[in-house]
Amino acid sequence: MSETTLKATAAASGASATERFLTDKTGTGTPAGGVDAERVNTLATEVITAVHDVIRRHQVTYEEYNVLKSWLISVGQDGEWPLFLDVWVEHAVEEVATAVRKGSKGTIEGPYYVPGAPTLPSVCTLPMRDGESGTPLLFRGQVTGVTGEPLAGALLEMWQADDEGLYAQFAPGIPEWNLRGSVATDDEGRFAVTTIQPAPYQIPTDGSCGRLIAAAGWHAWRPAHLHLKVSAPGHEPLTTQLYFTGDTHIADDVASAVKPELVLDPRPNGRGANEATYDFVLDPTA
Ligand code: MBD
Ligand code: FE
Repeated sequence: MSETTLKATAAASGASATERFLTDKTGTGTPAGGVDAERVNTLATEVITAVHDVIRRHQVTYEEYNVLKSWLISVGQDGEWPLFLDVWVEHAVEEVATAVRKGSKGTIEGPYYVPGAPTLPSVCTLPMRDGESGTPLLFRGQVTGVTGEPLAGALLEMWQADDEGLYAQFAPGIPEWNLRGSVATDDEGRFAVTTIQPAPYQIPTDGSCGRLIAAAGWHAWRPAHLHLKVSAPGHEPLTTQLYFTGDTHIADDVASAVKPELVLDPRPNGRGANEATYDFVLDPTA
């Protein structure tokens, strides 16, 4: 891919992710939007104090302070706050939010979920372009409750990057719902979805997050992943991601979102596709 295409992609992704978040989640995430003043006081004071501690402990200079200040400004200008927060902060929030669950492990949502993907039957193919590149993947399984009861009519919302690591609606030139769908399970809670196995994913390297990564000598890779939200009436919705065994970045995901329970082991099925099975267990509504 050319340098120009990458640049266009990073900018478009940041702007779209910011707009998406403000459309879907304003009110839950804005300062003091429904959050009690005492709680805001406690959390804001502790975060600010933690920053002061770092400055004193490391004798931070004015030069470093100004580099940080201009970097923080550029994160906003690039529209990369959703990316920054979901890569480096969300995993801790997810851990706290799901600590008492008995059902399937989940992980972070990330910046690229879009509600309202086309509804598909339990046996289906995700919307894709003619000749969509990537190894075909048949992903099948069952959704149950914690006592093993099948959840008929559960909804499996799936979204994923294409073989170039690009997400529809966040990178230009991809059909609106490409590799996105809302799959309804059958009478036994089962599903069988044909898609493509996504490629390892590099977060945009040409924006503010990429500049932080380069400046710190980190890397920008996430292992290849499928994103899912699984929901059923009377149950806690599960937000998760599934990875692929043997992926080099399983052990060092830039977003710290891999858990051992979330790794698929797809096998060639003799019909030109890889096949992987995964069962989801949903907790009852708290
Ligand atoms: C992604 O595709 C993603 O899943 C996360 C968590 C962050 C950036 C891009
Ligand atoms: Fe992703």
